[in-house]
Formats: sequence, structure tokens, C-alpha cells
Amino acid sequence: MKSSELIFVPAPGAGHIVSILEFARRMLDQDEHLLITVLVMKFPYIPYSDAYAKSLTASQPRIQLISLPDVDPPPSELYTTSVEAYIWDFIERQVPHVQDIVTNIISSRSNTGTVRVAGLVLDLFCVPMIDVADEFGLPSFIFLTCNAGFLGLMMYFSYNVGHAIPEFGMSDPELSLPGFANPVPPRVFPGALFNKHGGCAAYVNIGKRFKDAKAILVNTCAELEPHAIEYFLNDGGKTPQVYPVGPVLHLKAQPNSSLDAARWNEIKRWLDQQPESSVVFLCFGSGGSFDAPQVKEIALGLEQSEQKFLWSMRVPPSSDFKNPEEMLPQGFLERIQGRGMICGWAAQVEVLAHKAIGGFVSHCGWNSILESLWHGVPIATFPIYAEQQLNAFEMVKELALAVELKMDYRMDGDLVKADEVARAVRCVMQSDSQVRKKVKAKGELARKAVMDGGSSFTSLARFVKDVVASS
Ligand code: UPG
Repeated sequence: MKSSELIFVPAPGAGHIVSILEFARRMLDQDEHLLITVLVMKFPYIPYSDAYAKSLTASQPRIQLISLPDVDPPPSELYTTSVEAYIWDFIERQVPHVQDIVTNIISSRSNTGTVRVAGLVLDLFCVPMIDVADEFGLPSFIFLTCNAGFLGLMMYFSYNVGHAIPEFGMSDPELSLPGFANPVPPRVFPGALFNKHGGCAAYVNIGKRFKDAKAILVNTCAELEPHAIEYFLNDGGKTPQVYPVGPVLHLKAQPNSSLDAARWNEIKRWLDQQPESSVVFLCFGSGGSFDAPQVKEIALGLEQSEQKFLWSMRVPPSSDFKNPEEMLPQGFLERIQGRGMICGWAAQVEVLAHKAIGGFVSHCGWNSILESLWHGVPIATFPIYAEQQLNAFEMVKELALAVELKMDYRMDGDLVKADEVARAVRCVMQSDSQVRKKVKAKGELARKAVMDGGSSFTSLARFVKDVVASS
């Protein structure tokens, strides 16, 4: 019997690479004849992508990693004016290399005659590579590391936006987006949509290519986003075939060079001594950080809340501070001794699994949301960038699965005050709240979805069968 091979192209960054590679592993579990080749790119601002990819695939003989050659990066000023525009430009520079590698793979497989290349599985940022697949008559599949709500935004661009790049304004009227039950106010749109230096164009151009994929795999489950999934499965063929396959989570924390092992052991010992559900965890993703005035307000809010806390904090890339503790209010560390702990990079999935954690102040990256649901820990929303404001809106308004701290925070100019932080922290830590009950129930359903016979498990099995059958 011939084997089928899929070529995966993940985008760099913990939030993207970990879930797509975990998804690759789950696909292999479904079919012993399947092979996967992963093309890994070195992104200038995320040095650990390579190491992540290696460690995540080390024990998988049926996954082969190929490093894409270095390319001249886009000008660094572009990263300052729009991260999304920079990534879009960077990915487009990879296309000729992906084309060469796919050509080599196809010709070497046709020489042996035992393996058939079945398609490309692309991160959302890698949609320009749909052209490479088209050239070889191969199907492209998008593995969406975000949720079905975000798919709604992308499909809105796929179907409603013509050649000219639209302009969005914060005070524009609410929009009806595919998959959302409520109209969506532009103030919760991804910040890139308001960026006139290529950010909006990058997002819209990504969205416009979604309709060209053969299928879209979404890191969610029907139980979690019922309205959106129902919409996409029954929209009369407007959207490519959607497979909800999540939650795809890697439940073991990844080794990270920023993790201070000694400090981490100290924190674990401290957590072990705390009563059940008594500590609020604050963490803002692989890239989230705040300026000093915002750090001060969060610190004062934590003091006011009188809750125990573990706070993972980082210095903003452009700041003069060397150490995040320098940004804290005077005397804070002494005052919170025994009640609060500060760390840099945290082993987040381990923290959320710890019985002492009772609430999570999160930037609302989709992986963080899934991890917290998985462990039944309610979130207070504090989105920072990317599509996090939209995720916060979905969690608070659409699904009633989170406490609103902020849904529309923007780094440039907003300041969330200490009393708002204190209120949301107290609220998310309430032991008998409706939100906590709902989160626990949804978390259970999400776990069942990926078990043998569950909705996402079945959807993944169907995808593997469809891919193998059509190759
Ligand atoms: N993490 C840690 N320790 C930390 C910080 C993060 O282990 O101190 C882990 C966390 O457990 C999670 C991942 O890193 O697995 C972070 O993923 P996510 O919560 O999705 O946040 P980002 O890293 O910010 O992810 C990017 C985007 C986000 C988007 C996500 C998926 O910023 O908005 O939803 O990618 O596409």
C-alpha cells in the first residue's frame, strides 16, 4: 500500500508552532501509513522556533523536519510599524524556497513510487503558499491556530472584500460577521485592521485567500463554539469544508530558554503550599508585555484585590528596563511577600493544572483560552494585540465563559486602572460563580471532544480519511 505524505508549513511563534505540530502528531496516530514533512522557517524575532520544532518532533520517526534557507529579512522598520505586514512580507520571501523543496520532494517520491504527496497544511500566515500547491495540482489545507470566530472574520474578507483594501475605524458601525450571534463592534477588531502601514492589507490579504483552501481545520470543537461551527458546516458551500479538530493542546510545558529553573522550583513549592483555587495567575502569552504605568496599575490592583497571585511578567522589547521588577511600584515586593510571586516565562500549562490556581488574568491568546478551559480555570480578559480583543469579545459576550476586565484594551494610550483590575480579579476568583460552573462544564465537554468517539476526534479521523482517499 502506498503511503500518503503531507507537507506542513507552520508560522514561527509558540502560539502557532506548538499546536500545529501537536496536530501533526495526532494525524499520525490516525493512520500508520501517513508521513509528514515539516518546513521550518527561522524568524528573526523568535529565535526558539527551531528548537521547539525539534523538541516537539524528536520522538516521531514519521515526521521529517526540513529547515527553510535563510532569507533576507524585510526592513526592521516594518516590524515597528506593523508586525503583521512584516510577517506577511517575510512569508512571501519564503515562497520560492517552499516551491523548490516541494518540487524536490515530489520528484524524489515519484522515483520511489511508494509515497504520494497528498497536500500542504498551512498556517494562516502561510496562505501565499496555496499557489505552490496549486502549481502541482495539490490541495491546500489551512490549520487555523485561532478559533471559529476568527474564521468568521477571515471569511468576511474572503467573500465581501474586493481588490481595494478597505479602511476600518474604531467608531464604525457594528458588523455582522459570519459565525457570530451578536454584531461585532470594530473596537474589538484586531489592531492590524486599523493600521495603514500594511497591517490592514496583510490581514485582508490573508482572509481573501481562505476561500482558496480545500479545507480549514480549526483548533476548536463544536461543543465550545456551537453557533459558529453550526454556521460554517451549513453555509451552503460558501466556506471550504471546515473540520473542528480541537482542542489541540500540548499539555506538557515546552522547554524555554527564558524559564529560570531555580525560580520555577521555588514557585512550584509555593503553589503546593496554597489552598485549593486560592491563587490568581496572570500571564500574557509568548509576546505580551506592558509599559511601566500599566504594570504599576496591575500591581496596585492585585494589592487591592487581596488575592494571592502568580504573575508572569516581561519587559517590553523597546524599554530601557532590564528586569521586569524594576517597573513595579516602590515597596511592592516587600508588601506582597508570602501572598504573591513574580516570574518571567512560566510553565503555563503546568500552572493552570495546579490545584492552587483559581483564576487566570489572560491576554486571550487562543491557546491560553483552550488551556484554561481544559483545566476548568475561568479567565478575566485583558487582550493586548493580534486577534485577542475579538477572542475576549467572544468569551465574554458570545459564550459567557469569561469575566470582562477589558475587551478593547489597546497598548497605545489605554491605561486600565488598579480598581478595574481589583474588581475583575475578585470576580474571577469567586468560588461559586456561574462563569466558573460554565467553564468547568465546557472544559469537560472539550476534553471529551478529543477522546475516542468525541466530535473533534471523529472530525480528525474523517479529515485523515478524506486526505488519504483523495491522494
Ligand atoms: N506560554 C508559556 N509560558 C509563558 C507564556 C506563554 O508556557 O510565560 C505558552 C502558553 O501555555 C501557550 C503559548 O505559550 O501554550 C501561548 O499561546 P497563546 O495563548 O495562543 O498566545 P500567543 O503566544 O500570544 O499566540 C499567538 C497570538 C494569539 C493567537 C495565538 C494562536 O498572539 O493572539 O490566538 O497565537 O494563533
